[in-house]
Amino acid sequence: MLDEVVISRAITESFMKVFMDYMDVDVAIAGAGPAGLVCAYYLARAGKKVAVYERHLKVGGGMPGGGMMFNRIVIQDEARPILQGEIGVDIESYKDGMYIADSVEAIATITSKAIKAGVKIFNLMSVEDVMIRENKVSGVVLNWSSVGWSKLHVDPLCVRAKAVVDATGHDTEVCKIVERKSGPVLNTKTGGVLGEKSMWAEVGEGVIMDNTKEVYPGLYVCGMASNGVYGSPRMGAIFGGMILSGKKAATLILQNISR
Ligand code: 48H
Repeated sequence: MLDEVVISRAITESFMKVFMDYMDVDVAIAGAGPAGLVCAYYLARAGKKVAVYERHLKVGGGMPGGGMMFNRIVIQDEARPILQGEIGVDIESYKDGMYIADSVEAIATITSKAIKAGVKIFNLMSVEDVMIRENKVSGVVLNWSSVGWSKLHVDPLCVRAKAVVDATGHDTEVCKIVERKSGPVLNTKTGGVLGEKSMWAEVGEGVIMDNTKEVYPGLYVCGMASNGVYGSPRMGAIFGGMILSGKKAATLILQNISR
């Protein structure tokens, strides 16, 4: 017999068990775009307890939309060992060291790999603040995205983390929150978010790895948010940098939190 109340209990109990268990994590990641998910995958694969919070109903950020809704992405040779070799996305050679992939397959496969490695994704939740203790980010403050969208006055809940990642893409939301609430404390030229510059794929992809770093103690930035925070150009629908940046953030966090 398919009892609706049993179905309701199953969903509530199963969700709550995981949500409660993940109130204390190794790494909390804001944003389930390609950079955040690749970062999460490498951390979970190394045995870390990782939660990803995604504002929207669906994961993937800007990846499924490809270039102007043509659902293809370009990646460069350097990202091939990760996207094709490690993650298993089908990729075709195009020209000049560029490769093309189906953007829906790419994000579906990255997401599946991350979940199978142990990452917990909480969609429809937004990071609306951080916890700072002794000048170090020590957790995230969460609310249902629908609370923010409908401007309801509802207080949030908190998750403690050894490291927090701003993988919020163009928005650079977590870094902006830290700047707004703590002043010019980020390790940028001004201490604040410098803001993304106009499209220049070669330069944008060239600097994204340097821009992927610990931007404030306990807070790391990866993906498009890195170029936003450090004042570098956008790059359009080429995604190699997002993937490599996600992996770099994971590597840095693994070095730092196991110290
Ligand atoms: C929870 C949040 C919050 C929040 C935002 O935009 P994304 O895909 O980011 P990346 O860095 O993985 O990839 C960037 C790429 O998609 C892109 O936009 C490129 C390459 N652009 C180049 C160009 O020239 O335009 O994903 C970020 C995710 C999104 O899903 C947001 O919904 C989510 O973060 N998000 N989640 N709490 N406060 N803010």
